[in-house]
Amino acid sequence: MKLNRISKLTMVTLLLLLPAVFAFSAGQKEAGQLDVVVFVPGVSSGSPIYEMLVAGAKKAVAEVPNATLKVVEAGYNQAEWLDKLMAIAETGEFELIVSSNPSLPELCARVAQDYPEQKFFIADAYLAGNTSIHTVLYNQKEQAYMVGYLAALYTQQTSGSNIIGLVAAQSYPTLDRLIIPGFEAGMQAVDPAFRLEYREIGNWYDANKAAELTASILDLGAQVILPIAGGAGQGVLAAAGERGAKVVWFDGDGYKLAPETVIGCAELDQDRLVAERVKLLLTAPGSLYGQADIVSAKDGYIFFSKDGEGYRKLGESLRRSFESAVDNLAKGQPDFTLSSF
Ligand code: RBF
Repeated sequence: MKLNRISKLTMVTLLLLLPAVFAFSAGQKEAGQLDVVVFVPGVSSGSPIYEMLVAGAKKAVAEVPNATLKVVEAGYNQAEWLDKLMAIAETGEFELIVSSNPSLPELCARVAQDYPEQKFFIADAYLAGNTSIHTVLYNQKEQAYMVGYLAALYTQQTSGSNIIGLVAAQSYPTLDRLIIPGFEAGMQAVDPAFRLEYREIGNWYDANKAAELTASILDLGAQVILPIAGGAGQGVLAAAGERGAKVVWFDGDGYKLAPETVIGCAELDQDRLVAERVKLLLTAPGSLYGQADIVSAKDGYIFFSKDGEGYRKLGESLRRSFESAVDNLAKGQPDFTLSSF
């Protein structure tokens, strides 16, 4: 008797599942369904820019009827990213692939050649004229200028050193052409004598190596370091913290990570940007593909967060000088306007 009941249950379950199985194998989906996949080129945890990418896409999907979301973490091996993107496009399952970082447009353009129906939105990247792809680049020169300016004011106040450090994961065009020049411009707006000590880790995860490189810069007398290193940035925080040195942070809120060490955070409103663009692309398809936008401090997509213990401790006169520099930047002084990249 018991067996009978179980086999009946199994039959019913199978019958109920059958249409779904057929629909899946035929690559069909409900009419009007919009499936979005977030392709994280790395690992979300520890990289604010990726955490905000996922959060923004989630928000957009929650606001669009019939939209679904899947998140794929592609991991740190960049050599695998193209194949992983190809495999996603090959399923034909997703109306939109959403990602973030400057190396993605080139890979997505290759995928689009083989899968012309596949659409892409890439934040923190620039590619104009590909009708499968919409990109938005942050004017990173501005983000870097803010923390360069703050790092120099702090160094000036606390030591006779003219050295400020930057520990980067790897070299890439946005870093070389926007972040480093913007950081130096900020430092040198305070005093032209400031100079940069630059070190490269070689990947986005090795916190031990990042700590070693940080120590090698602090040995030269530097007081402040900027990490552009994703998860490896933890090593910069640890090494600076151990020696009473300070860190200026990029992309997201770093104050909580090391309240004694982080003195300022320049941030990107990546979650808002991704939510807005993904929603637009889902509800008004076709409107933005082919377009490459650049957003800036003037639009509020790049800003400085004053909301941290480390910043409040800096003293009022330093904060006043700094905030007037940030206000001027948003008004276009210095003018870092970018019309293409
Ligand atoms: N930024 C991160 O925070 N975490 C990462 O894992 C990460 N991986 C990247 C991989 C490549 C190939 C490139 C070109 C950039 C990467 N970035 C990463 C940097 C990111 O795009 C951005 O420039 C910085 O976060 C500064 O806003």
